[in-house]
Amino acid sequence: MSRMIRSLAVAAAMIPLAAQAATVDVKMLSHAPNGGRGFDPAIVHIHTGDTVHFIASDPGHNAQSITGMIPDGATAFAGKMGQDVTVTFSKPGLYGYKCLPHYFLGMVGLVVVDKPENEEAAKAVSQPGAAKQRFEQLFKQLDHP
Ligand SMILES: [Cu+2]
Repeated sequence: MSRMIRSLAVAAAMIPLAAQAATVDVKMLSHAPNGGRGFDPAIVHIHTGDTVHFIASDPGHNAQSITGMIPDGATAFAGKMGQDVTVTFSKPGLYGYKCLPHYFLGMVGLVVVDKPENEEAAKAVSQPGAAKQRFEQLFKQLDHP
């Protein structure tokens, strides 16, 4: 009997650890560390089930996924302009995202959920304006951290 109680206690103690998911903050900035408008940090590594909280630190930005730059079957996301948005990533892979009004100025970022399995497909997406060069930088950082 006491052994059974002890087993239950051990099982109960393990539940919070197993269920624990992390939340990572990403700021939307008008003067990001890369120079201009950007996300900080621009690359985040998380695990399946974790959440990214995109924070509207500066006004006039949003965060939304880019078509073709999310894993097959993953849900696209789009935050409202000037507002925080919270996204939980339930499918592993690489997610490229943008600020809609500043996409062509290179305001883009990457979320890596476990492993960037769809990296080659994401790299093949054609990018407007300065987003092309910015993504080249980010993929370089991702491949050679
Ligand atoms: Cu923006």
